[in-house]
Amino acid sequence: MSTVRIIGAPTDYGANRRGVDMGPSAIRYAGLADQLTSAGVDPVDAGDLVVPRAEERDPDADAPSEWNAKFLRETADVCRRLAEEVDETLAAGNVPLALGGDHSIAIGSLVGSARDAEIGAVWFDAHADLNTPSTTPSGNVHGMPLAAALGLGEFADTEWANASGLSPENVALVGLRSVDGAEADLLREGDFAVYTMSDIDERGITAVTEEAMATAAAGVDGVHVSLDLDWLDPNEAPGVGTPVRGGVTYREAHSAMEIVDETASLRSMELVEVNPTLDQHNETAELATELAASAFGKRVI
Ligand code: 4U7
Ligand code: MN
Ligand code: MN
Ligand code: MN
Repeated sequence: MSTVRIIGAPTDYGANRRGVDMGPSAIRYAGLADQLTSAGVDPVDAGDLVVPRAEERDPDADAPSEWNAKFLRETADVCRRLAEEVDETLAAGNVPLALGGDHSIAIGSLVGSARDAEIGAVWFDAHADLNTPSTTPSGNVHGMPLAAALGLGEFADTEWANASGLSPENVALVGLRSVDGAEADLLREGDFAVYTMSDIDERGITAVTEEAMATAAAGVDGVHVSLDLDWLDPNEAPGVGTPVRGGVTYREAHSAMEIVDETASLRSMELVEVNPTLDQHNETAELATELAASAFGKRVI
């Protein structure tokens, strides 16, 4: 039985201070450990990283003055510690499951997962998260983690953000429907496997997810799965800070996670962007626990 080690990263630095830092609690209360047990894995909870409250911090401290990236120093600090936890979890032969927090924590997951390995990544998200400090329309780092981990733009010289064992040809983005101008230019260059909602409409979620997982897993040691809950339609997942209409349905999401399990290449995973202050009766957190269970092998019979 494989052991899944749960690591909470209760940040809200990357997402305009809206309450996403309560995500790890909400996901635990929604029954994550029981869901994982019912999937046939052994959950171990490592607790939460200690994350100073954003109100005590200056969002602009320490970032190079020309960088538009809020709470960069705090984000770097959390991501360094998360990377360490993820790396140690893998070294002990276990599977890390990080709980956000906003999506900036993915920088830590990816860096840790890629420290001693070549990895791929599948990004289930409405957004591409490929902005850099010079292209971001918001300055919010939750819109930049994939760019950061790939060392794009200003992140090229940022040691804490660079996941050296990850390269664009092993990155697949699934479910895109809100992409900024500079991100679209990057995606059109063709280095990434890109699946918009239109591709899912045309080809179906199973074919798309199978191809995404296969591309990410080709020639590497394993795949990091990043699940931003705004990937789902806001009708299914209202508790997110940046909802975009026209997302995947409940069934499509489960189907995709079942394929993640069947691909048998899952190395590390994260559940991010659950915001309990915007949720209805914790249903988005509950959904996150269910989807994690599917990704770790839970089936009806
Ligand atoms: B999430 C945005 F401009 N692209 O960069 C940005 F639309 O982690 C949104 O996927 C980013 O939820 C959303 O601020 C980040 C915006
Ligand atoms: Mn998103
Ligand atoms: Mn995201
Ligand atoms: Mn978001």
